[in-house]
Amino acid sequence: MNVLDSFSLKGKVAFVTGACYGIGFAIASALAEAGAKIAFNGLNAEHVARGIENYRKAGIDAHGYVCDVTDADAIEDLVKKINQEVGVIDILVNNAGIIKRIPMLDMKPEEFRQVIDVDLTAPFIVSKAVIPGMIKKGHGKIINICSMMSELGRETVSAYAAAKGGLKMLTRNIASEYGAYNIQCNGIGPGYIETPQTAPLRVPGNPFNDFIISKTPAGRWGRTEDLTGPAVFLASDASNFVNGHILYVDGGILAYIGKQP
Ligand code: NAP
Ligand code: GCO
Repeated sequence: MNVLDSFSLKGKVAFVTGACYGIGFAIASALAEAGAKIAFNGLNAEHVARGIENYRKAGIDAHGYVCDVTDADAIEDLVKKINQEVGVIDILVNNAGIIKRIPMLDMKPEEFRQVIDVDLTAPFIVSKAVIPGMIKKGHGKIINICSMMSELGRETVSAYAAAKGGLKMLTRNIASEYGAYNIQCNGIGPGYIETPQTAPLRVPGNPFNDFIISKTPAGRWGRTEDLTGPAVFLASDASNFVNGHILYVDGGILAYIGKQP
């Protein structure tokens, strides 16, 4: 087989959570370009409808669903619906996520729990719903969208860092528990990417914007398209012996002490 054929996703079904826009939309679009059929979800019906339209404009017939990833019963029902309407899921990207930037001493326990629920418990819930179908098929790919905060902390993101650190270890545990079923579970750890989630950090004049650029050897914020090749790789046969790995796509942030002021 030509090595490039191993990157093809022809005949595969991919479910990308929270892919109305942002990183999820870019990853789902790339998986479609590589041949996969796409299912995605979001919380907000209007965002899902707009997402379907935007996929259509890109020539992608994506199946969009309104579903809260933290609702285990709803996710079980959604996975059954996707299996019937699109096909049994071969590729799962746990992308849906939130962040609350609040100093820990000011953060309410319910706010902390909400971030953990979406960013860590939900990938457990969705993976649990999808893995049985992958076992039956004899193969599967799970990609968890981790973060720089899977490795580093910073002020105001205690809940998010705890969740993303946990997601790194959930990734490794799924890899350990289900590798024998030819299921590979890996993570992508994006650096600082230009999406709605980071828009508040990129407001002109915000010192954090310059700080991130000084901490990134690439000297720029990441773009969602920087994540698409790594996602296709981890979703394809090209990565069949890669398991439990977090692939950081960060322009070199984790390797770099930072530019001298
Ligand atoms: P975003 O622009 O804020 O998009 C988040 C997506 O998640 C939206 O589609 C949203 O749907 C969906 N979502 C949120 N809560 C949900 C729930 N309970 N159920 C279903 N869908 C839900 O985020 P992003 O920047 O693209 O980030 C995507 C992922 O990458 C997240 O896991 C984030 O932590 C991670 N990440 C981002 C960066 C970055 O710099 N941007 C870096 C590293 C990691 P609705 O619009 O319907 O609410
Ligand atoms: C923040 C940012 C980061 C990014 C990303 C970095 O407030 O520090 O939102 O958390 O979203 O996770 O990898």
